Amino acid sequence: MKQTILFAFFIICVSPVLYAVSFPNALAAYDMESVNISNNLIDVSGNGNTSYNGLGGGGSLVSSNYGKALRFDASSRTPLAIADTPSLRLSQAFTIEARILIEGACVNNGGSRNIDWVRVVGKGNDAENRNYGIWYNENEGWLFQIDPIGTNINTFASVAQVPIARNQWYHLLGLYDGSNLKMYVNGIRVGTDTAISPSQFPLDSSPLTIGGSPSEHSKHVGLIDDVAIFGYALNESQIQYQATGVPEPASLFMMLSAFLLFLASKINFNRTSRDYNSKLCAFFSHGHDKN
Ligand SMILES: [Ca+2]
Ligand SMILES: [Ca+2]
Repeated sequence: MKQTILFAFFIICVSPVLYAVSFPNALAAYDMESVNISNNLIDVSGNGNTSYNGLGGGGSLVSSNYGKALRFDASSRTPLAIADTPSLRLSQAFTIEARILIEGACVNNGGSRNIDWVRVVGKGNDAENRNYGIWYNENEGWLFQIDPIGTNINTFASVAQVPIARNQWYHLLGLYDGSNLKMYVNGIRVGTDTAISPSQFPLDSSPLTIGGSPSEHSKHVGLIDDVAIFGYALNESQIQYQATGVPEPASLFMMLSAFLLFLASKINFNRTSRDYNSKLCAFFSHGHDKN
């Protein structure tokens, strides 16, 4: 019984770090695992930035590679929305991230483009003033954008004309370190640009949205997971962890502790046997009999 309990403890400790990442000191974070009683998406950062329109148009939570993910079908152009709050208006160093899997062509905005830009996560809903956003266009590539105050002033980090595959997970991360914008795809930096002064960042009362902007361009069709907003620039090792889920030292220590407990349980279990010594030796010598 004791061995079973300790083995269960080992599994419980190890399981989360095999597929889930944490969001240290995030301003808002969404692992897409659960909704509240009003069917609004829960903010796992603890800051209470739940959605206010459920899961958006055509949105549902489905099982996928990272636990559950938010899936948008092609029935609606309404993204998931989170109410504006001062903490989500970013004008100093910050990081935004999301995982996406594209299942089909984005929902067109009634215009002439069959494939249009989609804002995966971001804030600001004006053609010339947008606080921040991670975008993609299947024909044109990835984009991390701040669109500063003023017409024809547009700052971004992007990579153009790269293949974007459907039915494949991508981790997207945009970072402003106080002077530069940087974009990472699957933990690899793909674009850099010099940013403007934070005083030029457009800070308005538009909602934070996931899956598209409220009215600009188009909307994602497919899966989104692990969306987070940080009020600081993640360092390189933190970026790798967010992208790959490879545990940081604290998590590794937890895994090692759990494994040692499991190991101890096996030794304790075997001590009740008459051939304790031979079993112990066999365990550590990978089956060689020391008698
Ligand atoms: Ca998830
Ligand atoms: Ca502008």
